Amino acid sequence: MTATITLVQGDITRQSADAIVNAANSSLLGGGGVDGAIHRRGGPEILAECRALRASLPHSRLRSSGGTPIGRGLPTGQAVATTAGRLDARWVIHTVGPVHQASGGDPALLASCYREALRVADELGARTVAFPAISTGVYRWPMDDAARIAVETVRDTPTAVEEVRFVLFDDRAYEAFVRQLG
Ligand code: AR6
Repeated sequence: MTATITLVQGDITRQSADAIVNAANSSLLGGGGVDGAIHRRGGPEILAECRALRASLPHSRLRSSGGTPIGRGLPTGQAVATTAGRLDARWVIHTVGPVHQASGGDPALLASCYREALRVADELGARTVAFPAISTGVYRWPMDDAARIAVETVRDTPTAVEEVRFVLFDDRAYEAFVRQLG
């Protein structure tokens, strides 16, 4: 089975779903964009679980975008789940999208975010999962290409998740996803 794809324009933190996906960074300690919004509205329980999860991850050679080693962290393209705190969901699934550089970005890593988040959702037994457009903000992935990768990957990933809802923050993102669903 594959999931039915639906599109909504709005703020993902206002959604009701079994799981809400966060476009996090490797530190799992929060940030701006959708990550900041999820932690703000979801409350401190999410960060507490992220800290605990992070402590259980192996040390890596990961560096922040500024080049500072971040020590323990979630590698790009992987996903982990925590409580959803005060959000109207049971879980937040945190995944780390790839940064799009002037030289490009690795589309396999962006596809991996969607696949791994769905794998974690299946482990949890989630049936409805809300996704933001991963990597299209601070990480600068071009919107049309990100929408294509998101939609193709969800269409190609076998899952017991019944609904994948893309929650697009603005007109530009919403229209890019509409074009992909065509
Ligand atoms: N609901 C839905 N979508 C949103 C929301 C929201 N409340 N807020 C922003 N977006 P970004 P990234 C859209 O930057 O590019 C963070 O600092 C936004 O318009 O949140 O993967 C993390 O900690 C854009 O289309 O995530 C990382 O350091 C999309 O969500 C880094 O940013 C993703 O934008 C991750 O960058």
